[in-house]
Amino acid sequence: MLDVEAIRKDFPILSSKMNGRQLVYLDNAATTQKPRQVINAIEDYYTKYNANIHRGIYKLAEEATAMYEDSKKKVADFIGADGIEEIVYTRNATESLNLVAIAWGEANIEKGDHILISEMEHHSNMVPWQLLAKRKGAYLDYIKINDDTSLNMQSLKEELEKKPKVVSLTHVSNVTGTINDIKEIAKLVHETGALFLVDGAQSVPHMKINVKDLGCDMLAFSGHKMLGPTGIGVLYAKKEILEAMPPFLGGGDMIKAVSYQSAIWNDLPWKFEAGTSNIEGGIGLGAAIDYINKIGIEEINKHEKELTRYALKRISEIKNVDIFGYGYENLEKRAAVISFSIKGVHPHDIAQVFDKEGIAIRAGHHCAMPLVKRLVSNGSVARMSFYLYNTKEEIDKAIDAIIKVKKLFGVE
Ligand code: C6P
Repeated sequence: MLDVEAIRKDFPILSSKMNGRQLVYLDNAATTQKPRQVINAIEDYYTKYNANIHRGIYKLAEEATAMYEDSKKKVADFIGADGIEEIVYTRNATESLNLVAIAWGEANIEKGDHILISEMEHHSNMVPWQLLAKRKGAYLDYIKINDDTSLNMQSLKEELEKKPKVVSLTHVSNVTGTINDIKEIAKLVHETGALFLVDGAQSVPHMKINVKDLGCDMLAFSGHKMLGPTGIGVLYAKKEILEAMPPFLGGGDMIKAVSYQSAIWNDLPWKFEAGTSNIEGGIGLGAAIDYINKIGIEEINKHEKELTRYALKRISEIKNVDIFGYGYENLEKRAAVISFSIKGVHPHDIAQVFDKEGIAIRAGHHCAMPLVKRLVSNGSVARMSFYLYNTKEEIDKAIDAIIKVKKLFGVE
């Protein structure tokens, strides 16, 4: 059991008010709040050892370099990677996915090739592939989803028969919370010889991940969704894939030697990190991982499951409210992201009433337009998403807010 009261004290923002009400933050799938430990780590960097990394031969620069590289070690350990050579820092999950679609895609995709993604992808794992397919004259194929929001395994098998060169799939949907069975899918994908990239933006912060166990070749995620700062993201990739892949951006730090006409690339992972890095971001992410490790990712997952079970059960008892995704009977197949709608009320109106009650939720297409349009004709749903600091009392407030919306809009 998590000591949620103690945890909440680490997050300064959680004791603040929104619209005169105690803040209830239920938009964790968009970004999470930051504990004092992460904020302090960033402050320490700027007040005690701010310097550029990999360049200066003086103590401050060495300290900054060590802290930044140490954060990569923490990331590598957190996801079970072999070492820091396999951890590339980017701005966010979006940039990690683009990095693969651009650097790997330019070198490996040709006219007539197939690229395979699914109907439940976030735009970040859709648009980069659309751009690549257009540039190369390749086909962008989609794995269908079932009405219960799970991935259609028959459709996956059929699409794999087209021998795609790359399959890129989300681990957890940011709309329905559906968890894809990546381990099982990885086996099927690898039988065809395709590269398998996983969008872990909604899974890495919430469940124990071991890339070896999952069997993916690459994994993308964002620091800001796991208590870390914005502007830092991760691309994990097997060493041999990164070695074979051309660089993404050119500039300082990604080279070993440069002449007028050519350059020799730096060692991994620096080959993929051109220019001055987001040093505070790396250090902040390291502190975030320390924080999660101190609490325990499995404990966090258990807590989220309990909150999700409670919320799903309570919402399902309310008339004229629809939940998208699995119900509380199928908790093992879904994460702590609950999209819902109230009959006849636009989700933006729901979010506005919540806002007045001090409750932060998200409403709209959730950057997954094709999926949300498949779920509802107006292409918009309301969504609440939980993390380690949320409580059942906060969910009770959200339920009261749903009832208030219904009353205001005259819904039975
Ligand atoms: N989803 C949400 O509210 P970035 O923006 O790069 O940190 O993460 C992109 C991303 C990629 N994949 C999935 C599954 C995601 O959920 C997200 C971010 C946020 O749902 C912001 S749109």
